[in-house]
Amino acid sequence: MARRDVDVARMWGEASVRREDGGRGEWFAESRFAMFVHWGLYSEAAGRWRGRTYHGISEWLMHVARIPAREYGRLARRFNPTAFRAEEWVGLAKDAGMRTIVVTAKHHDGFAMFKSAASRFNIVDATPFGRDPLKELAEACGKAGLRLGFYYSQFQDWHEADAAGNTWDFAGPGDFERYLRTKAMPQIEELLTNYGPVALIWFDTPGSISREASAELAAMVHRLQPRCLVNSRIGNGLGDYVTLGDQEIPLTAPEGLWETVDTHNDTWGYADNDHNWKRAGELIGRLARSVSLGGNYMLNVGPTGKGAIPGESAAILREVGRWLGRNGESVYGAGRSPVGRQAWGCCTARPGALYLHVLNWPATGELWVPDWKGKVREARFLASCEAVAFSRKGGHLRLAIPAVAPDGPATVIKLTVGGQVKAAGGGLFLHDGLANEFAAPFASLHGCRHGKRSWMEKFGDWHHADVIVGWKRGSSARWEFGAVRAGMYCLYADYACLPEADGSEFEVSVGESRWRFPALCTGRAEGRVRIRRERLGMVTVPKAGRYVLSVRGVDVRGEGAFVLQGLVLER
Ligand code: FHN
Repeated sequence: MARRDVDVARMWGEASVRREDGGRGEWFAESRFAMFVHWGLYSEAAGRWRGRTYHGISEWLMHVARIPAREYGRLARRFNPTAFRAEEWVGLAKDAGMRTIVVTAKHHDGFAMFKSAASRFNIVDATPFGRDPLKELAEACGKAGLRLGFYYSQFQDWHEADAAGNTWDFAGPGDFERYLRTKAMPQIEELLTNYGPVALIWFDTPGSISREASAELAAMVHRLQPRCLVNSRIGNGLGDYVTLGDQEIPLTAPEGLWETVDTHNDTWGYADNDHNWKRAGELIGRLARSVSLGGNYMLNVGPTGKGAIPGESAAILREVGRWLGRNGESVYGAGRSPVGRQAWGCCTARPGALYLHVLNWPATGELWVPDWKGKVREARFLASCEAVAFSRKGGHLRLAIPAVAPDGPATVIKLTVGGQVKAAGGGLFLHDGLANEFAAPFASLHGCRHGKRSWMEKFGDWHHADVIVGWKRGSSARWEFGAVRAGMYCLYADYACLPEADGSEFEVSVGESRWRFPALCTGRAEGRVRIRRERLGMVTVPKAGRYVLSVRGVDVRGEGAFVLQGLVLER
């Protein structure tokens, strides 16, 4: 084993995979919405150890609190999840409109949530509970027609001297091969032989696992269950589909099959202290944005140590499910849209139809789809089937909408179209009454480059941004956009500026407006880029037409110390 600790930069493995084979992924592309469950001994500890609260992801408690394996293992003696009812979890997933459940069979703490002959550190042999919840879950999923997949931490196992991750109990490199052969492989084999059809094995944090080990694991999964998918976090580009970074809702999408995984609050495992639930509207927005780029959305719930999914989380999920009951046609079996993201939301598509997900409802009485090239047969609110009047103006499509959204938390308008929908360029457009984002991936650059930054806010609470990097004097980024009327807009910049670049000077321009602004330090913290939004001033768009918004480096200090995520025009 090259290193015992896990290199954060290599947490998630490759962002591309070999091409999926044998039709194994057909169901995956249709299913769109899944439930992820992080449940283990850490749920019992709930983010607290020896009277102290550890903020961030609770399933890493053993790691962040440096708890000796022997002491952590004692949690098993009191782990008795008597409130666990497999049918209730499955019922909630169904109510929420989720079609697959992926549950932690073994997380990094090394504790198996199923009966295992390979290690007694498992829920049946080591706890007073003595039941196998994965067996119960497999039966309940089978009855309800949901797919079941298992999360398995193949590289990190903090309970084992020979695996990766535990640097506080075990010194020096262990014998990874031994761990692989005596625990990881036998346990994965148990999961694939004792629980009926397994939809996927969800590997995680491949770190520096060798290509041979990844290949052997993938081959074993496919030999035991030829229809079972393997995600890209198996490492070395050997998955059947791509899992993006944690909580990453992308602006541009990878080719082929992909998913993103998200937390409901700011942790995966249960934490007493975390009530930061994403509202139903936010979840729907994240689901719709994933589907609009052809991806799947897997949302996590963290049951308590007693085995119950927190009530607030369940109630919000049910609200999402009710919305999907009315609007599911725009999600399941729908996919990538040719119309790019707009300030009001995003689009999903299927042959003959385009679905406008209006996540931010404009109170202006109109909704614009810019650069419209297709033919519209009819427009209707998907939930109520009520017709929406539409017309064309200046090459754009205009829909007449009420001042208040008819179907909160996100109204969908279905456009029935003739032939293929074609949208020109990036479709950047100034929507009245909304925040119009001019994001890094859609800029033309001169003397600077596209890049990406990922950082944690609380521990393990990952955030991601596409950014523009490599700024120097004379570098510039420009966005061309359309506007259908005159107006004054407030301009903001989203950027990160380290102390070395503090006071760097940039020039912005749009139409006749042009002025300079200083970049202000947004702080420095380990592993954090701290992107912040700064208000730069007001700009006037004098009349309908096409404009260019640009930003140019005038005096840029501190090489690499300034990154720009984008500009925002809001009115
Ligand atoms: O370290 C894990 C983390 O605990 C959690 O399981 C997430 C889910 O994607 N995966 C790893 C970090 O990316």
